[in-house]
Amino acid sequence: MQFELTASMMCADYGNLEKEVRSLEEGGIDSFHIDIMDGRYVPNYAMSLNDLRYIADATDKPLDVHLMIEHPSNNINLFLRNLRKGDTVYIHPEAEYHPSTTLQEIINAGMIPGIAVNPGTSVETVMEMLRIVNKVLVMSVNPGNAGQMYLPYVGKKITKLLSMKEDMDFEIYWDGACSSDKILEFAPKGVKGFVLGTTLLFGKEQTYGETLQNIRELKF
Ligand code: S6P
Ligand code: MG
Repeated sequence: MQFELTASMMCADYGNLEKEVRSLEEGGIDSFHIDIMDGRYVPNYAMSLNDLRYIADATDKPLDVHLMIEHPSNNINLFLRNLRKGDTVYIHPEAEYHPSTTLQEIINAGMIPGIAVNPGTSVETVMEMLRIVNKVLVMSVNPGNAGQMYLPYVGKKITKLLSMKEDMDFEIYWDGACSSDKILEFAPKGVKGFVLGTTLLFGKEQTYGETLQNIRELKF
């Protein structure tokens, strides 16, 4: 079964970031997920521009930039100019007055546009943006922190998005509390990729390579 695995770098060991990037690459990670926070849109700070720059310099793999900041259009160029064509930028539509304008800026810069959909945000309120973006990052926890519990009511929203993705031409990605059983359930249904954090990848006895191989070898 084909699906993408992305490492949530806010969960990595910051004292050894270069080694972390290398171990994840050698272990077979597909991309790096960078959670940018401003302490306003979400009650946390996690990563910022310099972390993004550092990881961009340390790898040739795609970056997956998840902007949890208010009004990203105010300084989106700071992020875009540090990315490569083909990297993904997710915004939260409710953090922006004119999200479609911001998404167009991401497209014009050559990046892949995405929206992140909070647990409390309905598909209906982001409907028009589904036609603009290539990727929809479904938050299965509230944004702001790693290590939270999966919110089961999000499953119904994923089912709804799966029924729309062909017609509206987007792919669905999972972010938050991702475990093997979620991959086993949702990859066959058509969820294209999974962000891996403390639940499955970081802070374990196994190496990243062993964990990633175990996920790839899951029996569907
Ligand atoms: C949450 C953030 C996520 C987390 C990820 C961590 O605000 O967008 O990307 O870093 O969910 O994974 P876990 O398994 O610790 O929930
Ligand atoms: Mg994220």
